[in-house]
Order: sequence, then structure tokens, then C-alpha cells
Amino acid sequence: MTASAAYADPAEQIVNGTFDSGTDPWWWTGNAPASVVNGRLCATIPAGTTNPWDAIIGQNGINLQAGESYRLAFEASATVPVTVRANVQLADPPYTQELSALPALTAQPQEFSYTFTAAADTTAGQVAFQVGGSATAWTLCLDNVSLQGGAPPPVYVPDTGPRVRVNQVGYLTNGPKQATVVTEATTALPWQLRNAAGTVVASGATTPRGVDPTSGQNVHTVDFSGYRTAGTGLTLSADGETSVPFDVGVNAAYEKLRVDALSFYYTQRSGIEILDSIAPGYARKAGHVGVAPNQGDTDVPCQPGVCDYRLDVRGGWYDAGDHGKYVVNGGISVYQLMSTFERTKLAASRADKLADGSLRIPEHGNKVPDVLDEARWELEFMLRMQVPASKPLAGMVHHKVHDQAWTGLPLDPAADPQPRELHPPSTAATLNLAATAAQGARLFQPYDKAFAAKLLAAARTAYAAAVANPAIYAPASDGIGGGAYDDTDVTDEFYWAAAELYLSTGEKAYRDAVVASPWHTADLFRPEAFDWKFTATAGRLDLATVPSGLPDRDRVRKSVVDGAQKYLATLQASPYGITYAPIGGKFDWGSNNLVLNNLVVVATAYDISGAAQFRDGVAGGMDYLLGRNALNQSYITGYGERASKNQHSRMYAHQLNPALPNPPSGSLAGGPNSSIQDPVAAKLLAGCAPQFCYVDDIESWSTNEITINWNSTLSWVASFLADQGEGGPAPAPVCSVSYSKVFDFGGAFIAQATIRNTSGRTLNDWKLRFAYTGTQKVDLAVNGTARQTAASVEVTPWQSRLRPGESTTILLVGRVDWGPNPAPAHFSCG
Ligand code: 9MR
Repeated sequence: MTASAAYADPAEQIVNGTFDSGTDPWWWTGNAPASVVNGRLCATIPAGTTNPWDAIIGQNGINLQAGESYRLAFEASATVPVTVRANVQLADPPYTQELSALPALTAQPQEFSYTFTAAADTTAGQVAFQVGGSATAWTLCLDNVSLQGGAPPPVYVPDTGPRVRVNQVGYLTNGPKQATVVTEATTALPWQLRNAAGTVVASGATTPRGVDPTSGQNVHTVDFSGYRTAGTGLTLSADGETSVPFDVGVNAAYEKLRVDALSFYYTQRSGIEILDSIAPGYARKAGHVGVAPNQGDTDVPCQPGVCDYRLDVRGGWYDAGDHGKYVVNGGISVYQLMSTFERTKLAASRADKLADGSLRIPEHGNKVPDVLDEARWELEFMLRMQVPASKPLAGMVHHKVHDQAWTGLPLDPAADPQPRELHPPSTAATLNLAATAAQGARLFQPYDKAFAAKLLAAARTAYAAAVANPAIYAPASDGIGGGAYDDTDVTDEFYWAAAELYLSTGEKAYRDAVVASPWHTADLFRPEAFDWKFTATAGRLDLATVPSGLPDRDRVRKSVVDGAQKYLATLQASPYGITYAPIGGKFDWGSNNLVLNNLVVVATAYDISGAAQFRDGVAGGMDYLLGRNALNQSYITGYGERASKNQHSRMYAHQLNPALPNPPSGSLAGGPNSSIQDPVAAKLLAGCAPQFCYVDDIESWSTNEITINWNSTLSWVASFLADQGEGGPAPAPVCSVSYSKVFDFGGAFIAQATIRNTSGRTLNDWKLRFAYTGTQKVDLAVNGTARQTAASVEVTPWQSRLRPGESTTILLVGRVDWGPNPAPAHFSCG
């Protein structure tokens, strides 16, 4: 029997040779942009290149076996007659050719086919149409590309480790403790929990849950919430399998994650040298500061025909694994960083953990909370993207700035030689600036009045410009050299921007816009609560939590609690504890971010209601991201035994160059994506059940990227969880406070706070603490002394001893710089 007779049906080695599922996994050189036209892949080939390989359309990852015979077939046409090369070769040096055919293309599509016998084994082969060397420009179209022969491409089987799936970091001592067992069994199985010494410390029976639709697996769940002893190195066993080790008592891990997830932004910064002393192992030169070979971002022209000016748009964060900077995605990201901070004023939380000096960033010692310093890095960039006053579309905001063509991996930002271009203004980008600059205005006021004023002015201008230009949409087609971030419905961005402007200014016009928006009363708690494209929920959450005079604020608050109930029900119905159940069942790009944003709603419901089920839901919801899933994968670098570490990035490209680092600890991978748009995922994961549509490979940009808007969600949730200690019943408040204004005129006010001791014990030498959410400043207290640092007020009452049930009243005399003067949202005594 000859080798080739071993395979009865010739195997197809090409993925998507018919272009029925778009262009992936095909690639092309930057000078030959390609797209699917009438079902064929058509590429514009430039004039004036020299060599055939100066313009290529190709597919990598081709397996070839020595001695096997193969047939390459395709249909091709060219708008000018041209002879090109059709090669089957190694994808990397020395590019050894197994076949190099010379098809003569004509305007009429023709079929070509060639056979050859492979001389060597490889898993890194390539089919390459080398189409450079023409004096004139022309268009190539390809269809039905096929390479048949050899063994069927190997079926990728992920290493999923033990079939008992746990949160690989561990569980809050007093929190919920759930695990999942993948098993054929249909009846309950015994489980055992062992401590590090191997002693069984708890046991019970699993609950069969049937076939889980997100994984296709038959699964059982284990609930060991009753075990409440802190420890490290515990394991859970069932059905003859033992989980990876984990801890009980993980508050410190969430404290670390809060800092790591937020410190991710420093190494993503553009326009500043990254110092090894701050981010060990991540030092690099400042990117895109106008030093060759960079071509920006200090003096960037528009795309041809878009504008006649140039802007200095240095700074900000690189969006993701690419070097693009997008106002739309920057908006939701900076919103969540500022919201992480604002929550410290609105709920029981540890403001000190986000204070000056808390993160790994350079701006220590300036008395500004580090999370706000980091947010400012992006806000300053977004301000620079606003169209100058004297220009057409003044006040609108350019959608994005990025490279003219896609660059390869790895690439240090400072070494990026591509021209940078400003893309047209969009209503969505303009409203992203309006929303976040308005939000920033109230938060920065206590630290930097001039910056706050600048933000507020920019927000007002942007909002007015968006009202005047309500339908300038960023098109989906604008995705060359950077992401499109396209959006053709900006009613949600209008709602969000109006909400932030109203909360910061209290002005009727913005309130009217909020109330008139259909989003104000809609049930916007969809299967995915929000993301960069759907931002109405961000407005809703802030209207629910930031104090204001909104007439129906109670209804708004209740809507958040009701929405959270839905995510909780989804989580409870999922044997993997997933909060996300998309309509149609397919997981979207960045599904981990959607899981987390749903948890933001659940966490906010806890802050509003104090109902423990919501806090437990957030803790339980994190289990999925930290390893309780079908792949036994922690999606956060540095957290858990089997954590993602090869996320798609030009900077953290250790997988491609061992001299480069992996992504920093606390980097969230985008996660399972049913559409597997990138070549690696398309090839390895075809036909995947949603949870299996993920691979920790640097080239899998559609399942495994890092992104500023994903880490912002992680930061928010990690910060919430870190504030929850080890779970369990929240400590009962020591006092109740009723706060009201007794005089309010022309910016001056007198407020009265009556504090009642609701604890069963006498308070001695106690203090009252709260934070203002507006621009209030207390000058003087009556019946006590008041000390205000930024927005935080600490009152030492003259009545230093307060018996159970006893009350005391303190008057606060102060003023507001601008904006409304709402009562603080949260008080604490002790
Ligand atoms: O996160 C974005 C996702 O929702 C979109 O479906 C996808 C395709 O448009 O783009 C994602 O954003 C990418 C952006 O376009 C470019 N930078 C990397 C982003 C994350 O993959």
C-alpha cells in the first residue's frame, strides 16, 4: 500500500477556501487590502512593486506530510492580464517551496490545478499567492481554493485537566462555594473536600444537572458553602478526579487583583516611558511621541478628505493588543475606572485602597487618588480628540486614531513605523466624551478645579455638538489598520451623556433629556447588560447610585435591583455559574467582559439593597472566570493554577519572542467567542460549543485579546469584591443618619445631620464620616468639628459619648462651587 492510499478520501487542508465565512483565516500584506466581493476574495494589488512576494494573499498553518501527494486547485481572475505565483511552502524562513506554479490570470475567472508530492513534514506550511511585481495596479479575485491530500488536519483537543472544576484561586471564607463536575454519571456522586494535609474536612453528594448547553457536557454541581475554615491548598474530589488546589479565605487575593487589574493601565499607556521601577519587566520607550520611526501621535493628519488640520493626540491608552486609540472604547473604560472610584463615596467601601499611592503608577504624592490619576491619562487624550472651535463640526470628537495598515506581532509601540491617521468625528465618540468628561468634572473638582472646569466645558460643547449632529455614524467598513467600533444606534449614548451631565450639573435641560429618553423607562437589562456599544445601562446605574433630585429616582433604583435578579437567576440556572445567557446561545466577542458587566449590575444591586444574595452572586459569578468552566481555565493572568498567559498583544508577546513579557498579572482574556474570527481559532475550534471557543494562543485575537474595556470591568468587580472581606453577613450599621439642608442660597448652605446610635452599645470618641458627590465644601460645624479632605468629611461631634438609641444633631455650614448640592449617599459612624 502506498502512503497516499492510506487515506481513502483526500483530506481538505484549506480552511474557508470558498470565502463563505468571510476572509478569515486568510491574510494579506498591508499593501493589498482584500475583502469578500460577491462571494469571492478580491484584493487590490498596488502598482510599482518589484518582486512577486511584495504583495501576498495567503493562509498559514498548513500541515504537509513527506511522501504524500497533494492537489492545489483554485479559481482566479485579474483585471489586467498577469502571471502570478501560486506557492505551497514553509511560512517562515527558509520558505522552502513544495510547489511554485505560474498561473496566467485573465479577466475571465479560470480554474487552475496543480499536483505535487511533499518532500518534508511540516505543521507550518503556507499557501501563498505571490502577486507583486506589476507596473500597474490591478484587482485579484480568488474563489474555491482547495489543497487536498495527506492526513486530515489533526482535531484539536484542549487539555482540560481534572474534571472537577473549581475557582482556582479559591472562595471567600463565608461566601458561597460551588464547583462543577464533568461526568457521565446521571445520579448523585459522593464528593470529598480535603485540606492540604489530605484529610477529608467535608463531604456530601453532587447534584446532577444534566447536559449544559454552553459546553455540551453532562455535569453535576457541588455545594460546599457550609465549609467555612480558611486554609490553603484544599482540593475537591468526585468521580475519581481531584481538582487543582485552591484556597478558602481569598480576600487578600481580591485585594491584590484590585491593584493588579487597575495597574494594567499604566503599561498600556501611550506617550510615556514605562519604567521598570514601577512595572518590573515591562519597561519600554514612550510610544508615539513623534520620535522616528513613529509617525505620531503629536501631529496627526486626518485620513485624506476628512479634515484639513492636524491634531496633537498624544497620550491615552493603547486599546488592546493593537496600538489604536479609540474614543468610543476609551469612554466606557475610563467611565468604569472613575465609577470604581465614585463607588467609594456611594457605598460601604475602602476609599483608602484606591488612594494616592495605591497603584503601580508614577503619580504618587500628588494627593489625588491613583485611580483618578490613571483615568486622567485617558481623559486628556479624549479631550485632544475634540474638533477645534474654528473647524467644521467643532465640538464633535474624532472617532479614533490608529495606524494606516495593520501591523504584525510583536511590535514595540515606539517602533511602529506606520503613518497614524485621524478618522472622521462620530456622534458616538462625541457622546462618549460628553458622558465621561461630565462624570470626571464632578470627581476631579475636589482635586483640581481648573481641570474639572475644562472637563465640564468640553462635555457641554460635545453634547451640544452631538445634538446638532445626531447621526454621524462610524461605519463597520472602517476597519483597516484598526478596529471599527462601529455603531449606528446612539440613542443609548445620548441617554448616558445626558445622565452624567445631569448628575454633575443638576440642570433641567439635561434632566429633561434623561426623562424624555426611551431608555429611561425601558427594561435595558438584556442578557448582556452593557458594553462599549450599548451604554444606556451605564447611565441607569449612575442615576440609581449618584445622589440627585431625579423625580423617579426610587423607580430607577428598583429597576437595577430587578435587573440584577435576572442575572442572578441566569447564574443559578447555569451549572457553571455563568451570568450570561445570550439569545441564540452563541457567545459574543469578549464574552468574559459581558459576564463581568452583568456582575457589575448584581454588585450595584447589593450596594442599593444590602441583600446578601447579590453579594454572594458576585462572588459566585467570579468562579467561572477563575476556572470553574468547561476548559478548566482561569482567564486572568497570574490568578489560578491554569491561567491564560498568551493573550494577543504586540507588547506582551512572550509566546513569539521569549525576551518579551507575558501580559501583566491581572490581565483579563476576552474569552470564548462562538464566531472564532481569527485564523488560529477558526482552524482549531471549528464547530466548538460556546465555552470551548477559546484558545490561549497569541494569534487568537478573537478569543484571547486583552483590552482596556475588559480590564476596567474586571477592576470594578475586583474592587467590589475586595471590599466584601470574607463575605458573610454585612456588619450592621452602627448609626442611622438623617441629613437635610436647612438653608440653601446662592451656593451657601447649612445642612443638619441627626445621628442616632442604632447599635446596642455606647459609642465613645466616635466620628461621622461621609463623602460629598458634588462640589460641596464644609467650612464650619456647629456641635462638632468638621475636617474635609477632598470630598471626604470627618466630623468629630462634641457629644463624644452616644448611648444606644440616643441622637445628636450637628450643623454643617458650607458652600458649593457649582452644580447641585445633594445629600451624601453613604454615612458611617465609629
Ligand atoms: O471588543 C470589540 C468587539 O465587541 C467587536 O465585535 C470586535 C469587532 O469589531 O472588535 C472588538 O474590539 C477590538 C477593536 O476593534 C480593536 N482593538 C482590539 C479590540 C478587542 O478585540
